[in-house]
Amino acid sequence: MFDEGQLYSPVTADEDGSVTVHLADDHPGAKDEEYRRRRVEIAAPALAWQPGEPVPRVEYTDSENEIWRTVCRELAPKHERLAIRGFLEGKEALGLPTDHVPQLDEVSAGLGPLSGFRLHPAAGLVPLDVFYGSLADGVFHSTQYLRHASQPLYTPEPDIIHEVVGHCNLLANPAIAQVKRRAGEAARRCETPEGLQYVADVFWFTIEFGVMHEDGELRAYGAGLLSSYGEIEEFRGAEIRPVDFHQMATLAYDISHYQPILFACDGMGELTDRVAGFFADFDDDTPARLAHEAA
Ligand code: NLE
Ligand code: FE2
Repeated sequence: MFDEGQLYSPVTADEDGSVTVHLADDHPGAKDEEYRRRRVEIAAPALAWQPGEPVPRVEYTDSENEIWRTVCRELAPKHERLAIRGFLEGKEALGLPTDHVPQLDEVSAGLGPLSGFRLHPAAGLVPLDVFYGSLADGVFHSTQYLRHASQPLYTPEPDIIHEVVGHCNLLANPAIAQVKRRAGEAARRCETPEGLQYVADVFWFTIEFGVMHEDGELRAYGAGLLSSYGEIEEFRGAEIRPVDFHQMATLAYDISHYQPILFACDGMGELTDRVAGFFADFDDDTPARLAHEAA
């Protein structure tokens, strides 16, 4: 169980339209005035955006492109060594730039023919029902700002590197994109906040932080591992459990550190059949049924 809201710096707008991005005191950019100003500059158009309008473009600065380059350069050999094949195939097919931050529309143009997914801009946290539900329509909400330059190797807060390098390379794989659509359909069927939270928790331990036994090795498929060149080196040291949906939804944990407990699929089939099947069958009664079975 976790609160996704804690991952994001809240974005608010006053009645006069002025936008504020609230960075926590321990955020690495908290005392960096230029970073704070930039976060507002990027968040404001995303907050004002309406579906049907062109996705706001961001003119990324040299230092932002440098963060992107650093993370891509550090991740490349780690992906080869530690990511599942399905991710590497998606990454190859999508062919994201490694020398500059791409625009969301460019990423959508690449994803469309591969899996039908497209990106909508997110200023910060998108309400859970909207974020998960829209996956059913092939829409993924993506932030546009970058992590603070002082800590490129890991951020608890999703940034465009996490969304695009982590999620979009996965979404470029049609079989994995299908799992996300099933999660979206499950979210749409939920009528209770508890049901929706359950979907979010299983999503967290699969699509965000899932690992997989593949060819006798433990590899990562979770976007949160695949976008952090710090955490990707550590997941093999975590406590690895077999897939258990009830445990995923009831485990309490800290979202601001490397995850100490992870769940491993036994090959791609367990992700595309069992996890996708869980989402396909999910309704508001599922949590009670699984709790009963676990008791
Ligand atoms: N820890 C990830 C990263 O540094 O890219 C982001 C995780 C967002 C849930
Ligand atoms: Fe994510």
